[in-house]
Amino acid sequence: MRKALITGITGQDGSYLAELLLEKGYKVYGLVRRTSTPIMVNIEHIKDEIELVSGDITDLSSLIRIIEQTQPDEVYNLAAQSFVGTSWEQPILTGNITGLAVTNMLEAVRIAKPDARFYQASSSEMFGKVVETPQKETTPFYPRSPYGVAKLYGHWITVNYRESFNMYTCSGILFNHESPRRGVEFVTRKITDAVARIKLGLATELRLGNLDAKRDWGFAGDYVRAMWLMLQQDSPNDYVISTGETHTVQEFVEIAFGHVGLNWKDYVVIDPKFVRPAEVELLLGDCSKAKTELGWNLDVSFELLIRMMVDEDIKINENLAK
Ligand code: NDP
Ligand code: GDR
Repeated sequence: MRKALITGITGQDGSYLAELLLEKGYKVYGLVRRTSTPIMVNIEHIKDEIELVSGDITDLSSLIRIIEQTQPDEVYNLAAQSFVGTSWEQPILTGNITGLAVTNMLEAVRIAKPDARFYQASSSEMFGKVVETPQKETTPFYPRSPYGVAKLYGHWITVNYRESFNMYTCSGILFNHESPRRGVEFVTRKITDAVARIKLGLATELRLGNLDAKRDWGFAGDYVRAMWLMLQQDSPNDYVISTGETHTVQEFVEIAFGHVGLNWKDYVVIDPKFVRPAEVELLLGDCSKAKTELGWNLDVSFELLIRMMVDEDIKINENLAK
């Protein structure tokens, strides 16, 4: 039985990846950090099928112990301070978790299971300011947030361990991907949650920042398949994963409100509090390398994703209101 260790298992991607690996017959270990009130909502339904191990990616000693004990064949490093907005408020913490701790993960693998295959969750935020579109593996990076800068460190240290120690390490440069399990501070879920609450009479407005930003949004369930595929190749490499379509925040808003028969203009208020100190104006990915080399493809379209998220938020809010 193949064994995999996932960091960030309580997050959006960690939960979908755990489901995928369970389906494929893996023994799945999930690293969780100690919190006073654990939030396991995303993995509640699979908690009896996975084994949770206690550690923190900023604590090298815990990682060495866990990798020594579990001896994983594959390690997926999804843990991060992943919210771009917070990275300006907590830039050093973001640098430590999202950047430097990737070296902890790589060191722990090098010391305790050097033949394990390693996946690093890199991000389209590393492209930042538009230098070239569509963005692909060879596009120069120009991050625009402390988060983007930290991810760039994680990206290059992953490349460096591959080249220095001949380890099987991959970076997936994933563009935005969403789902009903997305954290509520991210714009997509913030919108679909608000649409549901407005429709149910539980809220009256939605406050947003920049509606003109353009993102290449896909479905998280499709994207975790790409992570797994990257670790099944003859040799390790880095891949862009995206839909190849870009949409403004406003288009997302229009479709989400339209899906429940409401006009967004009656509810959306622009609030400067949500405008960022530096913005990534346009993300549009070219994933032809992943399509050709990994045989990866998507199933869920932009509109279907939005409808799925709104419908799920209506169910969640109906249950909360009961
Ligand atoms: P989430 O924010 O949903 O999940 C982040 C996970 O990291 C949580 O499980 C969190 O645990 C864990 N974590 C945070 N800090 C630590 C720590 N110090 N030690 C151990 N675990 C920690 O992120 P997503 O699932 O959306 O994203 C997964 C990864 O992919 C992240 O690295 C993100 O930056 C990256 N990424 C995401 C994209 C997206 O569009 N979703 C696009 C490109 C990259 P806890 O529950 O305790 O907070
Ligand atoms: P992003 O996602 O920064 O792209 O990072 P987010 O959903 O936070 O923002 C997307 C765009 O929407 C604009 N926006 C708002 N954003 C939020 N959160 N709240 C608002 O009220 C609001 N109004 C407008 C933002 O300015 C931005 O342009 C996500 C994260 O998952 C990262 O971890 C990941 O690496 C990248 O995607 C790819």
